[in-house]
Amino acid sequence: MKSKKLDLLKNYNLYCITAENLSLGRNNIEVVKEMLSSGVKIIQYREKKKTLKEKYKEALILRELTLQYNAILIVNDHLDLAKIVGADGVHIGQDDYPIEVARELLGEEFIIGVTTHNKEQAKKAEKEGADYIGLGPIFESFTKENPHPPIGLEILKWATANIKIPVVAIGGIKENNLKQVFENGGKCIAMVSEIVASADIKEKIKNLMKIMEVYKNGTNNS
Ligand code: 3NM
Repeated sequence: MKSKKLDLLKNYNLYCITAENLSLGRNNIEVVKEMLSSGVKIIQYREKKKTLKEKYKEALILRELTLQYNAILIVNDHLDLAKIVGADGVHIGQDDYPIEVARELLGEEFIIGVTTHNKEQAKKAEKEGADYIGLGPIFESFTKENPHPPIGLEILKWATANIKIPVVAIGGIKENNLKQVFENGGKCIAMVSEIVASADIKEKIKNLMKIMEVYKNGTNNS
């Protein structure tokens, strides 16, 4: 059910995104296995360089794996690929098809996430029927080509108080600034390089989850 899946995005969770070029020689499948076996419940398949055929093969395997672990799979950019492999959702950018077109194609049960960089885009995505927004880059990030300048924590605070759909914080988020993100309203946190470029992915996720647990349980008295 979609609402159950959206609960994952509403609550304290790690939202892990693939980036094979940063994965220290490991492939996307190996990396996602590490993520899933560490307890991650939200995986986004993001791959800019491979052919569609390669992406299709990889996404099919990731669909199997995420189902085995009871995790959701979101496909970046490609509405068709998301639909073909039976993903739970798709994540689209500001320059992709309009949300209503994606909705028409994918149906009500599909999760549609939209990248946003400012208040106007966030409000517009909500109004147009997105299921969640990605908001960022909160800090400087070197992962995306042609990155948007950092938007900072204030807008995250604003969005988590004013936008009713889940807000996924993204961009430059690391173990050492994660607390700041939680302290400014962040709950569902997307990360790329901090996890995929970590030599020990399991250990990294364990450490990140430990920080998250403090906020999740509302026992942060520091
Ligand atoms: N989207 P890292 S920033 C995929 O601002 C993506 O919308 C962004 O990578 C946005 O965690 C980004 O390594 C890359 O900084 C985030």
